Amino acid sequence: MSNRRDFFRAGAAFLGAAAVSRVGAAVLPEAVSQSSAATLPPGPPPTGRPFNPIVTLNGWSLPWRMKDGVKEFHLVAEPVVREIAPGMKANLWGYNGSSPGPTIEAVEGDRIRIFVTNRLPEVTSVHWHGVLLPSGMDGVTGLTQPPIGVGKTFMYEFVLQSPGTHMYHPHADEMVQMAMGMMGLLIIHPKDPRQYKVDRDFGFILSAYDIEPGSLTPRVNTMLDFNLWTWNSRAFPGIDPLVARTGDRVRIRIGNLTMTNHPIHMHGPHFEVTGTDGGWVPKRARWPEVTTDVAVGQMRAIEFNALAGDWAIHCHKSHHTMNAMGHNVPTMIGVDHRDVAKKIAGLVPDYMVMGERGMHEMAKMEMPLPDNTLPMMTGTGPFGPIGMGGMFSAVKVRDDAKPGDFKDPGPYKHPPGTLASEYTAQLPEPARVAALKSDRNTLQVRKPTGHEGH
Ligand SMILES: [Cu+2]
Repeated sequence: MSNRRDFFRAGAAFLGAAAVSRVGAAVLPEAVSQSSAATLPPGPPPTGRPFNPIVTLNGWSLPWRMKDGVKEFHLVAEPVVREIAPGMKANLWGYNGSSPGPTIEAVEGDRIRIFVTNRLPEVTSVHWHGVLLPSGMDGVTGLTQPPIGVGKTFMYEFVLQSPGTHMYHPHADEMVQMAMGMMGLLIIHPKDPRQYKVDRDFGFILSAYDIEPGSLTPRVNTMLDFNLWTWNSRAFPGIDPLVARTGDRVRIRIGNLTMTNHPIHMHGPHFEVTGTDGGWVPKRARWPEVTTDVAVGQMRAIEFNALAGDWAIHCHKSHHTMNAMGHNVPTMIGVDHRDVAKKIAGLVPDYMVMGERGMHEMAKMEMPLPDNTLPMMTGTGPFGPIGMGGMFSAVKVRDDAKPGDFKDPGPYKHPPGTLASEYTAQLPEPARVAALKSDRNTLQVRKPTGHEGH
């Protein structure tokens, strides 16, 4: 674990927040900062009640200090630069150097105090989504508190009443602030660490951005037509694999702060939905699933017993496993447009059209792209291009994964006789394929394109 401590930033926050002496600085816990997009699994808790920490995918957990029996955290709301995937960075807003902000982990029964310093150019607040707390700590600007002014620090304090999976996000100019990436996980662990215990516990938040190819800052008033679908503000192949050992009990906690639902589908083992942001589901009420829809503003915890292999996990809306530039491309399947494409390419050097045989070819192409964007489909596996982007990763389960090791183990070695392969023996051409070929030139249908009027 290598949390880089940005003392300069912390110092600046102290000065701005309190504008005081050394005595004043000691009032606030250190505001630890982390701008790397690496997955940084936390170690066992150094102080306070014991718990089994979660692994924030491409993220980290916020350190705390104990003061007179209270667990104190310091969040700094501020502009950050986030690498969405190698080759693309975005100007986002987040907390303590990253978007999403660091995961806050505490234990049922803990009294927590969270200092929130506002380094944004406008007011903010923090709402603790799904946490049982006094109304005045709920973080709704205007309704339960005045806004946190620019350069000001607020203090939230409450006792954690029940274990669960939660989020934090602003309730101030929230369309803008969430479109800019302000969010984080808040995990309340059970008082008894044996309760709800699993071997691997992962968490991430679904978020979406609309960043014009070649630019850096999201358009904040987009309602539905986002072009980057992310987990913890990362798009595949920037999303780390979820690594486990064969037989491990694995939990994945997923929160949705986008503007649409995401049916999250996992290949391989069946899972159960074991928790929501309202708490844990009683064992008798769980049912087997392979896809769970995570609606807007919801959280789902799923659990399964890990089976060896490389198992895709992704949003099942196919546009959500694509990156930027996937929109408004006319369907050209079956249309021979090679001559036209050549002519246009002479006029517009970066011109690109869908292939007449579909779009898989694009996954292999090294196409010229504007600066700072991602190809629609990318990522390479042991068998070639994966042809996926956006909300896609893999659960990688190995017999020899060591406890606490989350490093990418590389491609799975399939046991003999368990791998799909090409059939190479002599094969006469089926009669109906020949018939289809002779029909081909008689079809001249051109479908109308575009549905912008809807
Ligand atoms: Cu989706």
